[in-house]
Amino acid sequence: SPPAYYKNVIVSKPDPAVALITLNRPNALNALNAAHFDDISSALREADEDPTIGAMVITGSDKAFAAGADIKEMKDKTFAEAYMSNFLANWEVIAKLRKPVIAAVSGYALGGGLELALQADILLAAPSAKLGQPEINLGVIPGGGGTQRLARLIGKSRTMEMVLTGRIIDAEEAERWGLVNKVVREESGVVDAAIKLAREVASKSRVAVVAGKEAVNAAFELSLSEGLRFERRLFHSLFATEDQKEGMTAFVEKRKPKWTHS
Ligand code: CO8
Repeated sequence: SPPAYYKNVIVSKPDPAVALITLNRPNALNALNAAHFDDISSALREADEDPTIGAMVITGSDKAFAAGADIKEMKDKTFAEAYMSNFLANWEVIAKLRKPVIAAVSGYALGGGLELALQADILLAAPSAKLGQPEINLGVIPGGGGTQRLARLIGKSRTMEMVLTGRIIDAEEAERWGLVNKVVREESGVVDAAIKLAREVASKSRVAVVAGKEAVNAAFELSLSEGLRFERRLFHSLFATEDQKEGMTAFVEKRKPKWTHS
């Protein structure tokens, strides 16, 4: 059962090493207001710092992953209010987490909802998923990374179409465009598939997983030569871990490795 201090998210442990964070503001299709967002970021940060957790899954409801930032809350905001309260300051929380996050997207992932999902490391979609950046219809543009992350992920032309028309794409199109890893069509559903994937990631050496995530993310920030050097240095540094010794010894001894995450 969720800790009493989270009003808008449900935190559970479907596996001893996996935290499942479920957005839970059903009356507003999980629209992200400040309180909701504080809960999401605290729950994620708590899981990231929990040494028993190896990976996180973030999901919404069948109808909506999240229908965007809360328009009712934003509508009358002035620049000074937004600026002085540092509106959505912890927005980049997922991107800053060190352990992997898998987003399981059913229903609407719109605006800030899609931008939240885009911060995850792996995206899985249900056939019901509907993804879009409809901000243009509100007289604004994406503000949570949509223009940048989509352009890197699906290219300029498709991103322009999404951002400039607000067209909502379905799961199939998202899969074809490489916006999601895959559409989960199995009866057991997208959340189950995400938990399975998270469990697999959590079963590896945590030190190596964190290094792998850090290295892949460097590809979005660094030049190729800097990125390659960063990767090689991280690779070198893993020879200082017990898990490297264990992993390679276990291979040679034809047995399964026993990670100590050290
Ligand atoms: N904000 C506030 N309330 C919302 C939102 C939202 N984004 N989306 C839905 N709701 C509310 C509705 O107002 C409604 O509440 P009520 O019953 O009190 O009127 C309830 O949720 C159910 O919604 P609908 O009745 O509209 O449900 P439908 O099934 O008819 O339609 C849609 C579903 C198509 C998803 C429709 O709700 C919709 O278009 N929602 C808005 C989508 C949108 O424009 N999202 C983008 C928002 S802007 C944004 O996200 C900017 C992000 C910037 C991030 C910045 C970070 C720094």
